[in-house]
Amino acid sequence: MKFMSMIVGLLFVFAGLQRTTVSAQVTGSVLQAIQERGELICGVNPGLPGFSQEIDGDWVGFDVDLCRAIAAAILGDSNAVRFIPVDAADRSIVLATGEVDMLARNTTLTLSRDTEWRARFGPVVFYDGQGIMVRRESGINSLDLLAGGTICVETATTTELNMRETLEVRGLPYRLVNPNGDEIFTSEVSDLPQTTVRAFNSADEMLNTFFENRCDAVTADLSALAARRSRSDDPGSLSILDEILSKEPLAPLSLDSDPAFANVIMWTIFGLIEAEELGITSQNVTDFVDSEDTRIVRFLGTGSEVVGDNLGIPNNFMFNVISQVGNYGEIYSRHLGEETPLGLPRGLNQLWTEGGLLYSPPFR
Ligand SMILES: N[C@@H](CCC(=O)N[C@@H](CS)C(=O)NCC(=O)O)C(=O)O
Repeated sequence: MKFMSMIVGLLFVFAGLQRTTVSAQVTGSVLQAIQERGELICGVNPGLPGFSQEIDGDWVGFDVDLCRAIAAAILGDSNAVRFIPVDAADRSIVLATGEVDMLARNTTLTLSRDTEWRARFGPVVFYDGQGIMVRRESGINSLDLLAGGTICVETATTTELNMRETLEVRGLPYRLVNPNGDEIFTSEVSDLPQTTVRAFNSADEMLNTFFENRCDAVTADLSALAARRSRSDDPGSLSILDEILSKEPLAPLSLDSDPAFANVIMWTIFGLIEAEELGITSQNVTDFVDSEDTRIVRFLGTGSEVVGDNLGIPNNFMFNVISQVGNYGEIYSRHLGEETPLGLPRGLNQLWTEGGLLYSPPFR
């Protein structure tokens, strides 16, 4: 394992050297660099329906719209974004080298990432959990019934860590293998059947292997499983187990070296939530511009009170964001909601006033 970490370390340094041309901005202000180049560079999932996907040359999805919201906040233009597809294992590297300004890439906020990646996470944008998907015809309806089988996972994710830990906690012996079946790790053996956890570098490869019946199950964030099931040829043939293995609070992130930029991300996300609470949408935001309601005047930056100015961006940044991208509820319904193929109920991702966890601190 030590050898593996050394290799990973060297690769990291090498990747850093390769990217020195862009790393200069890491030491300076990311916010200023975005303003100067007139474009936000946002790292997104290479292809996760509902969250981020390139369709006919256009990036679409929930995470994509978060990037657009940040661009609208800083530059007044939600289209001023360059999207960079980022694999799970490259997330910390592209951030550290300055190849991207920020990530909006179904990334779970954890303590080790917060510290080891030198990241500043924004507010949680999607409360998720880890699930397991099987073929319905297998009759498997619990994790224990997968003992002795093969579970496929994407590497360098919390998903892989949680899966291994869950097997360990349940006393189920397992071996971790790479896509070719080469062994990476074996847990203590016991009389119980040994489960195989097969770790892939890309979700597509993982899913293809599952659809070729070479994994008994795939495990991923529930939203990703719903996305993949909705796009499969026969969604009814796939079932997601009731067991939820973990908490997966997904949040955007940037480097902690530029707290001013991190603040812009934080308050723009809060703004999306606050707008929904205030009933301000992309359709009606112009009607609110003349409002005398002090909470709305402050929120839209239409009065003398500073909001955006304090963040180093236009005072009326939330007007630009809401008019061009919409509020949190609009973004959710557009990409993930009941009317979309994913059909995810709001659940925990509902406003606090509706029994969910979304809550924006005051804009004052
Ligand atoms: N939220 C987890 C998982 C993130 C992740 O990259 N998951 C993979 C496996 S579900 C993914 O989204 N792949 C794209 C896909 O499923 O299409 C993390 O931050 O580690």
